[in-house]
Amino acid sequence: MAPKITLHFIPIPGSRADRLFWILEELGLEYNVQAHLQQGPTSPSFKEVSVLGKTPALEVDGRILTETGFIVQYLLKNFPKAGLEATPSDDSVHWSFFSEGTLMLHLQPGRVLGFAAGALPKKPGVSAEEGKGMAALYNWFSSVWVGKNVPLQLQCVEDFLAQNPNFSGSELIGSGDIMMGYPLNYLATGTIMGEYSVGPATRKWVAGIRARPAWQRAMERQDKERQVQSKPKM
Ligand SMILES: N[C@@H](CCC(=O)N[C@@H](CS)C(=O)NCC(=O)O)C(=O)O
Repeated sequence: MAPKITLHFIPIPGSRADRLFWILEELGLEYNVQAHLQQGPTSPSFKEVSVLGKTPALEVDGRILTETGFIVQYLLKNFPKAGLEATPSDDSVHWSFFSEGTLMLHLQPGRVLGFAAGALPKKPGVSAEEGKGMAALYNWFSSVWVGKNVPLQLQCVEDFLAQNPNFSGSELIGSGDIMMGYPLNYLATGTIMGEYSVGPATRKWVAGIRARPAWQRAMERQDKERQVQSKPKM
């Protein structure tokens, strides 16, 4: 019997929900989408789905799954499809961990601190000195921690893709590809995650995934759901 799947997400630009829209489309699975609107920094209705309130979550036959790395491997294993890697290769496992545990570990705090540095000084009760302190912390963090590590990480990515067609290490798309596609898509286009130099093999790989019909369907569906579900109810 076909599984009953609902993708829950907070319709913010550049979210990890990209990965789930993409894998669901690659696997050809039917799914519903539930957008949870943000109120302030988080979404109360999303917190009712997943206690940490972190997007996305996937509901499969009534069970709530979180962590995109786990969800992607779960879907590939339980709903296998020709042309996609059902059992992850060592390379796929490596790049799945790298995507969240190394690359996003650097990119996400940079984004959050950037928002905070912009928003906090405008809050009542925050002094000009404190505002300057936030800006100094953000500048240090961006240049020293993020700015030094992310280019090295992108060089590792480039070296691997110069030798391999995909992050699976083969012609098959695997969990490492789905996991890496999300940050690399934004890094290669210089949007949302900042301006970094991305090498030619990485650019070619990103162009390849963006040309896949499943990727295009995924982005169209996400845009449509974001537009329709973000409208206030009459
Ligand atoms: N490791 C988790 C990270 C989830 C996560 O941090 N999501 C963020 C960004 S996409 C989020 O929910 N942000 C909104 C919020 O913090 O309320 C995963 O891969 O699913």
